[in-house]
Amino acid sequence: MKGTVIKSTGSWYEVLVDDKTTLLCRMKGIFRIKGLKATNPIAVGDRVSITFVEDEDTKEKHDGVITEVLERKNYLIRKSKNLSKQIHIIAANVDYAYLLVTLAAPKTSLGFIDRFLATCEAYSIKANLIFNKKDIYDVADLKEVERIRQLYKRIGYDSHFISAHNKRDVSDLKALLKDKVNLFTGHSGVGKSTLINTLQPELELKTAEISGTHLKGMHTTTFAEMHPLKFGGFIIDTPGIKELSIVEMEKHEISHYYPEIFKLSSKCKYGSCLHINEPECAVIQAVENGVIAESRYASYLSIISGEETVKEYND
Ligand SMILES: Nc1nc2c(ncn2[C@@H]2O[C@H](COP(=O)(O)OP(=O)(O)O)[C@@H](O)[C@H]2O)c(=O)[nH]1
Ligand SMILES: [Mg+2]
Ligand SMILES: [Zn+2]
Repeated sequence: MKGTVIKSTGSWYEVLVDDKTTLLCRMKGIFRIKGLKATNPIAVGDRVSITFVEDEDTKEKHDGVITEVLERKNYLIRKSKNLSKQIHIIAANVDYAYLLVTLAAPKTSLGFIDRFLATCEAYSIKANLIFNKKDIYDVADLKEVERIRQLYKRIGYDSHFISAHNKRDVSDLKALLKDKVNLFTGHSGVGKSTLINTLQPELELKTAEISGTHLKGMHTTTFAEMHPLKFGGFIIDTPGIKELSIVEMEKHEISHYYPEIFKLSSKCKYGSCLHINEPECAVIQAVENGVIAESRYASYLSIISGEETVKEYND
């Protein structure tokens, strides 16, 4: 039997096998995905094969055993916290990834947005930005959000501007989410769980108040979890990420994940141009002329120079 992993705690897996049935499964032995050193061999969104347990003793503890992970269309990863060489698979087989962004409480930097977008490009996942907490912004903030939205719009990234509490704002998103596997990500406290609750109140996901002194969200979601949507499709709620690292990217590859930089690369004098300080570089010229945003170029350089992460705030 085949199913989709919708929840994982590391040793247990909830596998959705049809519209209504989930089975609690164990993993058989340890399997490695070719070329991937992951702390978790099976992730939310994975399509898996299950066999049933015959032994009556073990049957009480779980319904089935996962024997195989089917080939992934794509996956999103981050570096594992402690084991720096290892990666953690956040989710697999994602159609759309949505980054929730807030200007403050918590602050999402442009560098963080860029790393998210580049990561999605690298893994062929369609990316979308949702600016949240519209209701708390003053006039200057609203202008700043519009400026940032325009910046990304020019590159080709769509965005939305909502208040996650507002049903009408959120209902516009439904048509986009329908029948797709959608991943919601962003710093803890940006409103991921709140938004999912407004979309589907029955889920009653826990949300956290921002702690006043640090303006930092509390960690309420520990593992990524996939929720079937009543109107069709899925949402994957991820634990808040503080930092996003770009792994498995060669220097010359990085420009491929910056569409506006990639587009100009062919106009550079040297085919091998990395757009750092080479002569007659069309990209550097475009930055000077304001065609490419300085913030985008800065984040590109930071990835090229091997800076592993963008830190948003100090713990
Ligand atoms: N004012 C306002 N608060 C929001 C909005 N969305 C979420 N919040 C609040 O922000 C806090 C963190 O939300 P939560 O959904 O737990 O964030 P998550 O960590 O991304 O899942 C909660 O106190 C929410 O009530 C919004 O659109 N406007
Ligand atoms: Mg949450
Ligand atoms: Zn160049």
